[in-house]
Amino acid sequence: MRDELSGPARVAEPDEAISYEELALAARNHALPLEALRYDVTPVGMHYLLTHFDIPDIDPDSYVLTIGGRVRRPLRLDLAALRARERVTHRVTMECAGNGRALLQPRPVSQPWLTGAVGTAEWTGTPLAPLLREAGPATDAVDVVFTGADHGVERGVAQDYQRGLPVTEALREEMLLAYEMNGAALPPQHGAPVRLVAPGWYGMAHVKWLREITVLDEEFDGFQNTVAYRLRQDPDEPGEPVTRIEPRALVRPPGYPDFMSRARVVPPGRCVLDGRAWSGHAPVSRVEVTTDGGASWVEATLDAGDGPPWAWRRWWYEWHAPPGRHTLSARATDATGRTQPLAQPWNRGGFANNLVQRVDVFVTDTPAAPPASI
Ligand SMILES: Nc1nc2c(c(=O)[nH]1)N[C@H]1C(S)=C(S)[C@@H](COP(=O)(O)O)O[C@H]1N2
Ligand SMILES: [Mo]
Repeated sequence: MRDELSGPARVAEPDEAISYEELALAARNHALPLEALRYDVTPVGMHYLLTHFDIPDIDPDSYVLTIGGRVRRPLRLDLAALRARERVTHRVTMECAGNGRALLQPRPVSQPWLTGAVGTAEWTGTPLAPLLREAGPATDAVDVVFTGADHGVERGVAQDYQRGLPVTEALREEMLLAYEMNGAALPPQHGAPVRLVAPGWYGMAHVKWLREITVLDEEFDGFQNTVAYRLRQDPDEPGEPVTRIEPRALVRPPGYPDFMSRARVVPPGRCVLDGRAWSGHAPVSRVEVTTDGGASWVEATLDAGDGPPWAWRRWWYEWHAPPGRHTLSARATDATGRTQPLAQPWNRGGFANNLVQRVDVFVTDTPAAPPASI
């Protein structure tokens, strides 16, 4: 295996174009088409998708989930046993920690997301905490490791996809072993037959194709916790772990697009701008909008705050669009006061880049006249 495949994650040269390898990843792992921000719940095929290795082939009839490690009573559960337990549904907005990576300068070389690595689904399954309590974690339990059935090599390290969570997080009541998505059986690409849903956490924690849950009396030192998913400036530093979703708002692109540039064409006059805003730390409490590239910000209206706590909120703002070129953005702030930066939050992995999105629009002189070129 070449050295560059086993070394630290690479950062592209300042003028280095996207490679075929990144293109191949981008085609396997698709984004939410931004017009799908119109839906409260994202239709399954429009939800973003991210899979490190291959989608494994699991026979639901012989599927068994084990719960073991530092527990008093190890458990083995087949699908029927999981389905017979308490059944709950949570509406959860999930976002990949790498969302926004390809917009960073310099660009960390990995799945090259723009802004669409997000989606909201209704996940149905059984809560994890009662099962963990039944197994009885030892009093010295530290981390709970979730192992998927998928296997591959990442930077020279052969591995099953595994992620650890602190035991206090794993025991939170909203953690779910999900077997349905939007009211239908979990599809293969989203983790069939059972996945973890960890509301509030970036996507990497929501382990798909879950086959084993292991309680440890020490911190988990697996690749996806200690090598990948760390916020680092230098390759040698240990870095901080990537955990919960930073606040972000997206604009549902108005008008209609130019095929190549995706720039928007909008007729002049009244234009309701809208989109979604979310945070994994606390509910979003405020969304501001700019229609002049950030020179001035105005308050958007947020929908009623009584929706599900882990799902995005819709926001809207009535714009009177003057002819010409404009850059639109929205900026979310959550109840903890966290907000979105106006300068890129750069790190070597390209994680948690919640820099405000920029949407370029061309407002025509008359409702009927598209531009010759934009
Ligand atoms: N077993 C397994 N689980 C996984 C992954 C994976 O590659 N293997 N990818 C993770 C990452 S990085 C993300 S962002 C989410 C994506 O979930 P989705 O494809 O259902 O949107 O799954 C997570 N769970
Ligand atoms: Mo991800």
